[in-house]
Amino acid sequence: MSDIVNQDHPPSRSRRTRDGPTKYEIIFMVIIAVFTIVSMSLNSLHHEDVVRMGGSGMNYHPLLSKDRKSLRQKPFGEKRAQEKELPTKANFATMSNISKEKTAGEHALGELKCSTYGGPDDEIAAKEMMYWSDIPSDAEYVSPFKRNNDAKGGSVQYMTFEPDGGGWNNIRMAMETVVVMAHAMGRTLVMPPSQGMYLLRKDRGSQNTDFSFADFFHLETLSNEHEGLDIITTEEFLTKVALTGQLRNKTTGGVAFPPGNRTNWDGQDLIPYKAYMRDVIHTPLWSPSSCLAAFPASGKPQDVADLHGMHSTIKDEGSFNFDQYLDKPTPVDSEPIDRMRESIAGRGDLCIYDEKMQQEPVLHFMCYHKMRVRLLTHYYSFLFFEDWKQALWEHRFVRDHLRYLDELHCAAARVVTEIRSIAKKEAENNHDGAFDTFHIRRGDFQYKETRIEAAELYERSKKYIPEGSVLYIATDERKKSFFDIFKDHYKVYFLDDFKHLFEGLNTNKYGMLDQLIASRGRTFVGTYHSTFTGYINRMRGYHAEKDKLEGYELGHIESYYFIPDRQIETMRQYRPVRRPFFNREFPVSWRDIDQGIDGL
Ligand SMILES: Nc1nc2c(ncn2[C@@H]2O[C@H](COP(=O)(O)OP(=O)(O)O)[C@@H](O)[C@H]2O)c(=O)[nH]1
Ligand SMILES: [Mg+2]
Repeated sequence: MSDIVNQDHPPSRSRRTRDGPTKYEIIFMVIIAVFTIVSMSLNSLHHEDVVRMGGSGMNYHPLLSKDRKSLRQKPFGEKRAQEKELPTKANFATMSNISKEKTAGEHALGELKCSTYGGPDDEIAAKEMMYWSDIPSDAEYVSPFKRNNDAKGGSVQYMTFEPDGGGWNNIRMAMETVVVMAHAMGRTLVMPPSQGMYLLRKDRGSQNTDFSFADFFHLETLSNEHEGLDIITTEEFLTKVALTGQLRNKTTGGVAFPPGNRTNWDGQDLIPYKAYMRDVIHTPLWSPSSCLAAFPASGKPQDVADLHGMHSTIKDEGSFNFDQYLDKPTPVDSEPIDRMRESIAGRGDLCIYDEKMQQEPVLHFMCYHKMRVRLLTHYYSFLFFEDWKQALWEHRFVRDHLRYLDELHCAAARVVTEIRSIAKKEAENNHDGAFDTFHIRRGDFQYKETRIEAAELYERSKKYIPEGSVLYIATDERKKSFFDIFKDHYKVYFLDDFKHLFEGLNTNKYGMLDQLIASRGRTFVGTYHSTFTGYINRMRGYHAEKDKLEGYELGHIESYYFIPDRQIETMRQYRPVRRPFFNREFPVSWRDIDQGIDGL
């Protein structure tokens, strides 16, 4: 390109020196210079792409090697890979090429070691925070679908998804659901690109605000430790599957490549990426509020008929009888129809992982508000396993492995240790340093009935919290003077009072830290409808079960709500799952889930 320029416009030093360039010559030269630089850098970027992909360029680059005609029909196939891709985030890079071999000294999910995170002492941290356990036989368990697929030498199947568009705990709930589904279906789970998440964009510019799930959960270890689950990055998936021409537009049938051939979408505008995924991958339209997703024990499509049979029998019996389960849980090892009767919660349909879906090489779960498609549910209120042992395995898998990072547990353990030492000093007979906790959700919360004045919050909770207690309040209310009335009755603390114990922690993780600390309260009072409160209760359930606290046999926990009146003491009773599921958590997810481990 630059040669041609020189030929057409040979520089004439003598002429320039003599007369100087005209105005038009200067403009022309600037245009040519810019054009030359852009052209050269595009060439070199293209070379980098080819080198990075490890191919010879001509043979590998899909736009050079594939059917150009079919590409022209694709909405996104026409763009050349022009932009240099951003460096992959360190935590995600380590997830690529995941193998099942453990390396020496690798983090293990079954333990909690805080020495590298600034303490506390391992024993103290474990005693305080660990509700999970390491169950070797669980790590080897492979779901029936995966077993069948492996046995017949089937090819790798994938599951992709879009994170929920709500707050962090909505995102967490949908994520738990897809992880459990991926395991049950025996599909390799593709983690979405890191991105901004609603309400997790604090202090943008001075700290990271593009998050992936690996920023909160031990995903690498999860994949490494489990025989039955593989997790890869979007980049790896797109490189392996999309760039090699294995994805086709669902309408036209032609091979379709990602927009701009981009594989690394971390921190990018994801609108074109999502449109592409929706265009080329089967997108189940399952709605957790109207159907129960049922998995046959055999993993065989023909056995789906049995599940339908159970469902029709239950429907013929008449409407869902919620009251019959109050403090009378269906034993976890009951016949499938009895367990389905409790879990169906009045839903008229089953969502079946049928033969057609089983044959799809990739499934994509959307969060698409326009189509009202969203997995805002608890995995356990949506997924039903005919085999009770598999059902309990999935519960343990979530409890033992889908947990917040050690870094967060350790920070929480440091704070709780300090709160306990304050509490011990406050009252002579408080040997354990027991303290009580609240979650008071205000901020952007849309459930107005929960928005009550502090005096009323106090009136409604005082019967549960002894006068003079040390009270830790987790809240998104910025005006701390709102809580002054509590100071007349309790020794009140907030996360801010312990900032010296977690300096440098991304402030967008403060919510998770608040949850972990609040989960350790002797008595907890939370905000109904809040999924943030919900997860605190789930973790309290895990602890209650582990420590065999009073009422644990029925899944009771020492938790209350401020409002509404009919729900205040609802966590003091066993209740079956009930719509709308996200309003609260249910004991079925923590009660008696360690049964049947030996029989897997
Ligand atoms: N630090 C902190 N943040 C909170 C608290 N309550 C709410 N938030 C923030 O607000 C978000 C609430 O959204 P979400 O997690 O979906 O819970 P929900 O809206 O209560 O169901 C959280 O993820 C936090 O970012 C709190 O007690 N402490
Ligand atoms: Mg929310």
